[in-house]
Amino acid sequence: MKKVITYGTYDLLHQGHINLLQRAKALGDYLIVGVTSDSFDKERGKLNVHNNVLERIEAVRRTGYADEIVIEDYVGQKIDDIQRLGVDIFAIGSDWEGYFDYLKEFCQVVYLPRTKGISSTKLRAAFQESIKIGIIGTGRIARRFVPEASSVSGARIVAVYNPDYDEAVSFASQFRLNRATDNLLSFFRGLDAVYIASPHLTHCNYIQHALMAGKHVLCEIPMVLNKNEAEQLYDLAESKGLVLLEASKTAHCPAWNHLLVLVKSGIIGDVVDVKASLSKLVCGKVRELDVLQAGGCMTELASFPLMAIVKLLGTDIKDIRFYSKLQNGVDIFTKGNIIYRQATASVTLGLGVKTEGNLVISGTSGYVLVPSPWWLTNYFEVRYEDQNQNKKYFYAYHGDGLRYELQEFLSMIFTHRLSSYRLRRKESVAIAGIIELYREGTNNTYLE
Ligand code: C2G
Repeated sequence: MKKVITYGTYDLLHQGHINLLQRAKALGDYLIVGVTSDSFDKERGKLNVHNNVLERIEAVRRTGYADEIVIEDYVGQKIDDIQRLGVDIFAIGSDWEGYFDYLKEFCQVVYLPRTKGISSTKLRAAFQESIKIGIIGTGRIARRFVPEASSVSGARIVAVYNPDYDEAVSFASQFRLNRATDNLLSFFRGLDAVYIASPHLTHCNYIQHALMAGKHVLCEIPMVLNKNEAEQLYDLAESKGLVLLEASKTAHCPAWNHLLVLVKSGIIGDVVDVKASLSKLVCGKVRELDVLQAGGCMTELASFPLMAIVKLLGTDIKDIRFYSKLQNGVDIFTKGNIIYRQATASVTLGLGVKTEGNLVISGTSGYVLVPSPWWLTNYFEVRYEDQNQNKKYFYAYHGDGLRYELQEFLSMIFTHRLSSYRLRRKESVAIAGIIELYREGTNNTYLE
């Protein structure tokens, strides 16, 4: 008996897949089809798959060509499957021509003609309504956002706003956007959502205008610098049935989310301390060091560490003290000690002081170390007293990582979900509250 194996995602199963399965089956007597697991697709950068693994397996089963279906869950599994299942022929569409030649060591490799003019990507685009997004601000993050958005299906960036018209025009021409404007009212016309990537002090006003204009909002960190403003903006969004999401990119990346569920399920016992550090040396006349633009460590750098702390320990904080070194009125170094009933946490931040940017979560039976740069989480270690129990975890982190937050933002819009478990309103408000407390200065000590 000649055994053939082929693999795929088989999302929104279409005629191209069916033709491929038919051709693969015709190569032998018995066809095994490997269907990718949801997590494997995410790992290899396929973020937009519409059907879940059960639906995709069922669709393949219904074609009637598969004699056996296996789930593909890791890199290298093809070699394992071929050997384990005694496969004679590996078959795949011609779009992969050459890519799987390494399997020739284990069986015959056949690239089958691909059906022209149809693909899951095309079907997803036709199937899913697209969200027209406008960008406010044309700086560094906005520039990263546009290419990232191209990997999220359903996202269409169509306009850019900057109070400086020439800046807006040059951004639009660089990224081939339809519209550039310095007029906020006309900017909102025709948009479904807005991404705000302007300086911190402008966020509140832009969010308010966008929500009043009926647009969903994704706003860069720190969303706002005080608790009341945050509360009011979330109230406004809720009253209008709109999504307002603080764009804390670490909160959305796959490794961070897995770390969180591992810790919450007790792999290091009870969490008793969290230490999060982040430093970025800057100098000269930059916004980060400008007191008039709310520069300083706590406004520039605290959002990721505070997100980690409130996600791990909650928002019921008993006491906070800050220790800062100032330069021209801005904190170039801040250490914040945050005390909970059951645990302690600290943030160490530097714009004029360099330190190791890692995250350590200490528990009663072990600790998690996320090495620098921990906020781009793609790797962490869980360590125990008995080093034989230590474990290292590796994950994908594609591109600049903004695609993950954008994907969650769109999913919230499509499913009418006004709150994201990845960063709840309460958590975002608590972060704004901590930054506000620091800016009030009552709990601060200044180093000489
Ligand atoms: N296919 C085809 N014609 C199309 C579209 C897809 O012949 N118009 C083929 C692909 O070449 C592949 C199979 O259908 O052999 C499944 O395609 P996808 O679902 O897009 O899966 P893919 O991302 O190609 O995964 O481990 C997974 C494999 O690497 C392939």
